[in-house]
Amino acid sequence: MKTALITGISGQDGSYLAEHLLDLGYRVVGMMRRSATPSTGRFAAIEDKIELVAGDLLDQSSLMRVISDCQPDEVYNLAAQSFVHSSFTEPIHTGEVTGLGVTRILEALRICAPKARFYQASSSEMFGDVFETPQTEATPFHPRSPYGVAKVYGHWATINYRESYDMYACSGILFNHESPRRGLEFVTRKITDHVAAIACGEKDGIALGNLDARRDWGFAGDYIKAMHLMLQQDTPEDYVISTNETHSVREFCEIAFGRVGLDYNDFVSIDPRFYRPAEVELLLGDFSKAKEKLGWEPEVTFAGLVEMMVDSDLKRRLDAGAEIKRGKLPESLA
Ligand code: NAP
Ligand code: G4F
Repeated sequence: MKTALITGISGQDGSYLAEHLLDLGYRVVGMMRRSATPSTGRFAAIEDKIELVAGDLLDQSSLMRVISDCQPDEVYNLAAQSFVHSSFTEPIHTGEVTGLGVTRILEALRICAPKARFYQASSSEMFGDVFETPQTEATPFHPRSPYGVAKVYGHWATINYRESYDMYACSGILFNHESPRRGLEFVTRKITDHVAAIACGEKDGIALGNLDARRDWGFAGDYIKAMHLMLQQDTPEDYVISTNETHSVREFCEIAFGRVGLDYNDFVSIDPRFYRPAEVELLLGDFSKAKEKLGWEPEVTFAGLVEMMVDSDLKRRLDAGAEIKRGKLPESLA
């Protein structure tokens, strides 16, 4: 039985990856930092099947202890301060966790378990002010946020450990991926949760920032499969994981409100507080390499993703006793 260590187990991807690895027969160890209110909700359904250990990307000694104790075959470094907007107000913390945290864990691996295979959660945010479209593994980086800058550092730290110490270390350059487990501050989940609240009469509108930003949005449940595949190859390499489609925030709103029979124009307002000091206007990936070498491709479509998220946010409310007050119930929930 192989052992996988997942940092960021309490996050969106951590929970999907843990479920996938359990299905594949892995022993799964999940690392969590100490919190007054531990966030175990996303993996509640599998909590008794995984081992939870305490560790923090800010604390070198905790990483050495965790790795030396569990002796992983594979390490998935998903932990990060991952919200781009917050990285502008907490740039130093973001650099410490999302950037330097990668070197801390690579260093712990080099010393305590150098044969373990390492996956780094790199990001399409590294492309930033894009040099070319679509973006591939060869596209140069031009990050536009402290988060993007930190991810570029982590990406190169991973390559550097691979080249310096012959470690099996690789990065997935993942484009935006969403799900019903997405944090409420990210634009997709913010929209779908508001749509459900508006339909149930709990809210009257939603304030957003840049509606014209375009992203290549996929489903997290598809993307975590690519992470696992990257660690099963003969040689460690970096891969773009995307859908090869780009859509605007406005299109996301259109489909999300349309799902409950509403017109987004009647409910969306613009609030400059949600604009960023520097914006990434367009992301569009090309996953050809992953398709060819890993045999990976996404399954959930853009419309399917939006509808899955709206339905989930609506169902949670209906199960708790709420009723549709505006628009209509999607047929799948009737
Ligand atoms: P997420 O939901 O924000 O999860 C982040 C995880 O990191 C949480 O479990 C969080 O724990 C943990 N964490 C934060 N600071 C930590 C620290 N100092 N020490 C240990 N753990 C810490 O993110 P996600 O969407 O699952 O994304 C997973 C990874 O992929 C992240 O690295 C993200 O930057 C990267 N990525 C995401 C996307 C995307 O579209 N989702 C795209 C490209 C790359 P708490 O619960 O304690 O906060
Ligand atoms: O949902 P977002 O906050 O995601 P963003 O900034 O693209 O970052 C996500 O994807 C990255 C991969 O490219 C990850 F690495 C990162 O960890 C994270 O998961 O914003 C998406 C777009 C932006 O252009 C933003 O300006 O939506 C725009 N937007 C418009 N109104 C808004 C809002 N974003 C948020 N969060 N809230 C708004 O009200």
